[in-house]
Parts: sequence; C-alpha cells; structure tokens
Amino acid sequence: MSATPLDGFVPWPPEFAARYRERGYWNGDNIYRSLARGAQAHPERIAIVCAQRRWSYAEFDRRARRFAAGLRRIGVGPRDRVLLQLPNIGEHYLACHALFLLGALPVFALPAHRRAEIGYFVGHTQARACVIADREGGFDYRAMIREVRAEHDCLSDVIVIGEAEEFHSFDDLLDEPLQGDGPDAGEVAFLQLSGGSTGVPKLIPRTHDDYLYSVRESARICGLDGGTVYLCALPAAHNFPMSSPGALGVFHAGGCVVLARQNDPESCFALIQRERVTLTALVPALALAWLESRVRSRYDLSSLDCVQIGGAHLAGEVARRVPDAFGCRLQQVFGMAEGLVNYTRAGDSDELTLGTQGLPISADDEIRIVDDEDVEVAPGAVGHLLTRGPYTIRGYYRAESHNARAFTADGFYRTGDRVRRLPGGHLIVEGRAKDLVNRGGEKIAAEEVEGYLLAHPAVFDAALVAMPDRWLGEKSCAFVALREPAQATARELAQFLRERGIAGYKVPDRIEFLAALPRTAVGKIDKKALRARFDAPAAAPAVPVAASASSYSSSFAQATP
Ligand code: AMP
Ligand code: DBH
Repeated sequence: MSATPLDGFVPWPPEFAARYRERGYWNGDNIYRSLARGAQAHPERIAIVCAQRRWSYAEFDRRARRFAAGLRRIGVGPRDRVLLQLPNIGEHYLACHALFLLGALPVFALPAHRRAEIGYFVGHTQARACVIADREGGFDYRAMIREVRAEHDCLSDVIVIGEAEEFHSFDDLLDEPLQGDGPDAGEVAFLQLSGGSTGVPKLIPRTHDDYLYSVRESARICGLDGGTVYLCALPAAHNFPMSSPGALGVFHAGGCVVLARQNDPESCFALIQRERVTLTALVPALALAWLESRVRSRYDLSSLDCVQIGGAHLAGEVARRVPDAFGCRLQQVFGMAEGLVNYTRAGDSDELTLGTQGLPISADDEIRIVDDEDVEVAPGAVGHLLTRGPYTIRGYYRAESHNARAFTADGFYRTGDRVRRLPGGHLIVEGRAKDLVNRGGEKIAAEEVEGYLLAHPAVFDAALVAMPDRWLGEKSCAFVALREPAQATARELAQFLRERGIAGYKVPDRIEFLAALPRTAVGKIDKKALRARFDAPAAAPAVPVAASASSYSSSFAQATP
C-alpha cells in the first residue's frame, strides 16, 4: 500500500492486518484482477445477461478496460471518488470494474436516491465525476445532477448512459482498452452506503483485500461454480446482491449474472425460466410478493437450487413456504455493508435453516453479545451484537465523532442489532437497538427524516417509528406535534419532504398528529410508547399520507401485492 492511507479511512491496526495476511484472508488480489483472470481462463463464457444483451467474460473485461481508458482521458485517476447511480443494467458492473482498474472509488448510490442524498454523497466524498442513466422509471437523473452540480463544483464530469445532452455520453468514453492490473490490494476499493441510524448517511470504505476475502468465502460457502446462474433482482449496488455472494461472487466463480431491471414476480419468473437461473437473493418483502403471486405456477422454476433471503427479519411462516413454493433450498443471510455476513449452510437442519440467521463467514469473525454496559451476557441470552474481523470496517469514512460511538475502543463495530447465539454458533436476530425503520430491507434512519420534518415551520416536534406491516415487515409512521393545531396537514408535510429532494421510500407512510410527544423520565422522546400505540387497536385514528407514499411500493420490492 502507498505510505499514506486514503484520507478519512480508518485502517486495521498493523498486528491485525499482519494476522489476516498470514492466514491468507488478505491475499493481495484486487477486484479488477479477479475479473481479468476469468477473462483469461474462460473468455467465451457468458458473464452478464442484461435484457437481450449477453456479454462474455472477454467482452466484459474488454469493455471495462475501454471505459477505464475513457475515464482516464477525462482525468479520472487513482483515489478519485466517482458517484455511481444506475439501474440494474450491465453498465453498472462495467463501470465498477473500470473504476477498480483505475484505482478510483465508486460511491454506490441507489436508484431511489434523490437530490438531497446525492448532493450529500457528492459533497462529503468530493466526488469528481458521476455515472448515471438518462432516465429510469419516469425520473430524469440528468435534471437532478444539474441541480447537484449547481451546489458542488467538485463534480466536473457527468457520464450518462443513454441520451447524454450536454454531458459525456458513456459510448464516447469507450477508448482503446487500458492495460494494467489495478491498484494495491490494501487500497480502499469503493464507498458503500450504510442504512445508518443518525441524521446523515454514513459511507463505508471497503478495501480490495477485505472485500474479496468475503466474496471468495461467500462463493465457497454458497457452493458457486461455473454453472451458477445468478438473478440479480435487488438493486445491484446494494451490498447483498453485490457480495453475499452476489455478482462479485459469481464473477469470481466464473458463473453468469442475469440482471432483472424490474423485480416484480412475473418479470423475474420469466427470466428464471429463460436463463435457467440457479440462485437469487431476495429481501423478505420481495420473497413474499413472489410467494403470493398467482402467476408462479405458469413458469418453470425448476432450475433454482437456492433462494437466499436477508436484509430484514424473515417471519418463520414465510421461511417455511419457500422450499415447497420454489422447489429449492432456502438460505438465510444476515449481513451488513459494514462487514460481517452470516449464512445458514447447506447441511444445516430445517430447524436451523428456518429459525436462525446463520453463522459468520470467518473463523476470525469475533462476536461479542453484550448488555447496555458492554458486559458480555450469559450464553444464549439476548444482547447487543458487537463484531470485529478480517472484513469488518474499523470506521466509517470521514466520520470521526460518529466512529467514537459506533465502535468500541478496541475496534468492535456496534451493529445495533440484538441477537442471541445458539451453542453451535448460529445467530438469531431478535430485534435492534438502533433508531431506524427497516422498510422491506430499505433502511430509514429516523433522525434523518425527523430532521427534514423539523425544518417545516409548522412542526414543533417529530418522531419517526416503525409500524408493523404485513408485506414490508415495517413501514414508517411519523408522529408530529405542531406549533399551532391544524397548521399543516399530513399531505402538506409529505409534499414538503418530497420537495426537499429525498428518496421516496423515506417519506413516512403515515403521519399522525399529537398535541405533544410522550417523553421519558430523562426527557427523551419515548419511542417505545409511540410504537406501543400500534399494538392497541383502539389507538388514535391514523392519518395516512395521501396517495403515493402510502402505497406498498418500495424499490427493493416493487410489486408487493
Ligand atoms: P446496513 O448496515 O445498512 O448494511 O444494514 C444492515 C442491517 O440490516 C443489519 O445490521 C440488520 O439490522 C439488518 N439485517 C440484515 N439482514 C438481516 C436479517 N437476515 N434479519 C434481520 N435483520 C437483518
Ligand atoms: O441488509 C444488508 O445490508 C445485507 C443483508 C444481507 C448485507 O449487506 C449483506 C447480506 O451483505
């Protein structure tokens, strides 16, 4: 590694790094090289299927090197941050690998993010370029980027897939292939997003060494090989479909990634049948939509070996339906973009597969389960999950004061999840202590949305809490106290939030007005009391947010029934 680590990155202490290298976890490979090797070994094999396009490994590698050359021509170089916000299209993986080859860092945004989030990512990372689609789902990403650029002059180059207008067209940046084999493996490879729990979203720096280790081991644990056909139905930039084992695991194993641009049951079933898909990854809400779909029996899904479900709590009764309905194995996955990933294993009993969230990837994943005072709880008891290991970060990117709270002094990450551990090591997620809403796998930091609500002149106090939802698991409800009664309606507040330019999934599904928010003895908003209102059927009448936000849609599960 170059002498100085990337500014804002917290490295592992040298003795840990030495141990991880010694044990072969960090093997000095980088993510670009892992693809290039596939292109050497089996150039003709299909790597990516996207709509009617099929790219072989050789073609994928060549295109990535051509795009890398174009990026370099416009001045993108090592350690530059480049925001990536693309739908599920092959260019997403091309752009990633081109940036990996250059040693530049993709900053992974989700298609649902809007001006507020994108502006924050660009400003916080001082991104010098971005790669976007022209439009998708009726939304014009170019128009949004124009607004972002007006406020952030660091963003000098905008690359557009499709109609580029005044920006660089992706096709114009496909120069003669760049040679080379990528950066030192100790370098930060990209910045991934955290669902977060504080007012501002957090960015997660992952190195080539640490990430590839988790990818290689995930591919091994999940039994991937050259015959694997993986359907990417979740947003491709999310950590789960990227690395658990996800597309990178499939590329490592020499298999094929099929991209689903839409993840409604019918589109995906058609792809599974046409491409003979063997593996896919779903969040529980999407799994439920697929299970409930009436068209399921019309498709041949017999190629499926395994359906992975993770990202949010999976109800036991849903888990039980999976093997029969899809004629394949269920694998539970409990992971986080910060690192630690757990899988149930192929040989596990039904009890473990249906009732636990699996075992960590690595023998060197250190797990501590503690009480509020950081004291270890009795074996089998529920407590806060802390973790440290060869692919779990030691700090968020440029977040010094937050890091002091999110990590222990000896470097354990406070996951915010409450778990218990069975004698064999399997973990069961029992709940969470962090203040967020897990809306069908899409995480919403309560504090962030509360901040937007409090910016409204009529709002005196606001609290966002999760309310149970049959399809998404959880939806969000904002409790609001106004300065003067009836000064604003739920619809107006929702509109106000949308105008701030935030992702649609963060707009509360419901807004309820209270004269005052309940307080705990020390004066904090009593969210427990607010949540308890959903247990009592006779609670105050709900004020649903009109139309759009209250629909069941989410970008992770587009077609909940
Ligand atoms: P993030 O840190 O944004 O990557 O989100 C990771 C979080 O998602 C975890 O800390 C859990 O709270 C939640 N999560 C992921 N997988 C599962 C699962 N299988 N069951 C319950 N919660 C999960
Ligand atoms: O929710 C997640 O972030 C997640 C779930 C499963 C994840 O990051 C992963 C697997 O790698």
